[in-house]
Amino acid sequence: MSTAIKRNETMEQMAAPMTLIVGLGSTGLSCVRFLAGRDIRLAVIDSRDHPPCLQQLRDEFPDVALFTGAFEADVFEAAERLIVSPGVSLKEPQIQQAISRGIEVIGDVELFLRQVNVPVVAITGSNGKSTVTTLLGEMAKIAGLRAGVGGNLGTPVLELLDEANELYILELSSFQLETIRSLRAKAAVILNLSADHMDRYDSYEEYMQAKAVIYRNAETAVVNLDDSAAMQLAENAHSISFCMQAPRQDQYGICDADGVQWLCRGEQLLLETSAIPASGKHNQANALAALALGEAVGLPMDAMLLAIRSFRGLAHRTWFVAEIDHVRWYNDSKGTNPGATIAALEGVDLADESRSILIAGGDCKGADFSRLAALLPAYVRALVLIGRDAPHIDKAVGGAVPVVNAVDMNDAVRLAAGLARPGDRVLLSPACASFDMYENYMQRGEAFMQAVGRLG
Ligand code: UMA
Ligand code: ADP
Repeated sequence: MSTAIKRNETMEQMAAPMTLIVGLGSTGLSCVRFLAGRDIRLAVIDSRDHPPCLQQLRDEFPDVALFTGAFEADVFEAAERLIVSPGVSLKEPQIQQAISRGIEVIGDVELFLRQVNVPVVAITGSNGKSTVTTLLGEMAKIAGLRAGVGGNLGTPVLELLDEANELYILELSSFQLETIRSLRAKAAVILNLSADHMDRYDSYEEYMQAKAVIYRNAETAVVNLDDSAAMQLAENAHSISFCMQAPRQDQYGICDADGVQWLCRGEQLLLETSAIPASGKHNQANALAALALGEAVGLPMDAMLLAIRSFRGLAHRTWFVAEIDHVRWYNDSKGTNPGATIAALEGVDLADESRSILIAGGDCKGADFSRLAALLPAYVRALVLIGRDAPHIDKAVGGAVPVVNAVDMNDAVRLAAGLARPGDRVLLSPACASFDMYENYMQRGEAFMQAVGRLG
């Protein structure tokens, strides 16, 4: 494949040992920015012909060697250290060879952790990471703490570095956790576990083990008692738990007091669940997780509750769009795996005869749809399928509910409007990534909302 490679430096010039940054997306660029000027010989490689941050690298660092179009073995062989972006699998043969050569193979979060000496909160899970990370960030802000909030959420961790920060709140994906060595979180959580990214992992067990790293050496493990698989990964001496039932002392949970549901800590009633603006039961779980994390880092309760009261949730996550002809429309475009779609379906109570029309489909990342398929008859009047893996999902559903195929989002919205009855809700929660049809889940959600807008 050497014909595909474009270089601005010859291998002879590359003879000195260097740090190779693998991947030139937002992470790769942040690593170059961080390492440049530190008397380290740097090079960047990306298997894509036109990686997203190509122009920025050329503009800001014209002297940094760049290799694009393929992962060439000789470039990797010249490296004394690899900084691997989360989008690149450690199973790439050249990376495996580097590991067997014994050179250091880490990611941007590891570089970050080596710089930081204030508390770090680390948040992972299959679903709810961005919501909990953002909510905890709001809690810290209201409490008057200066916190750097980011990671998988969007801003690469190295770009959060600021001496004024008193705390870091990081969303960490399983990919990022694979390249971390020195994490000693003040508080860490695995919010929940359900299969995702099965196109990158050989087994569910492997995916879980990647997530498990977050609890290693954590001062406090925040533990979801409703998720036995996630719970078992925490072996920490100190933990704070949450669950969706009445909790024991020192745990967070949901209590019923005279028919009214409350977030509570032990027997202490904290906030009526009806005062949580973010919709769905899963957002109650997210609030409880954030409270437990906040307690672990010493945030005052009143600040935390104020944050929950004023947090509407993040866009594209079970987000109310409109009510048209007594049908409510929700955008859950960030529901990118079956576990998220199940939560979005289960999370909202509808009247007895009412159901959801579910719009789903896209790039399914090798997901198993059997659990979702089994739940559909209880919640869904009809399934409208979009995207590349629609036939795969249709097969998994096996006629459990009526299925119609749409050619695009406009068609899906039009079909869903025809299928919905008064009192129903239409939910875009694709259970799939968006990359077969859109640049990202945001663009997909916007397309949905525009199509709904045209109906109105
Ligand atoms: N890629 C190549 N060749 C390369 C390098 C990357 O084909 O040489 C592909 C990857 O397979 C991937 C895409 O390019 O499909 C982007 O990968 P990247 O590592 O360049 O991504 P970044 O732009 O650095 O963004 C990453 C995270 N992306 C991934 O993990 C895929 C972002 O999470 C994160 O916000 C950002 O770092 C800052 O920390 C995004 C994501 O989709 C939102 N995460 C997954 C998820 O949430 O499910 C894990
Ligand atoms: P992540 O960052 O892990 O992808 P988000 O907070 O962005 O999580 O939410 C993504 C989707 O996951 C939401 O749109 C919703 O469908 C689902 N979700 C959110 N919170 C939870 C939860 N606690 N349990 C299960 N599913 C959830």
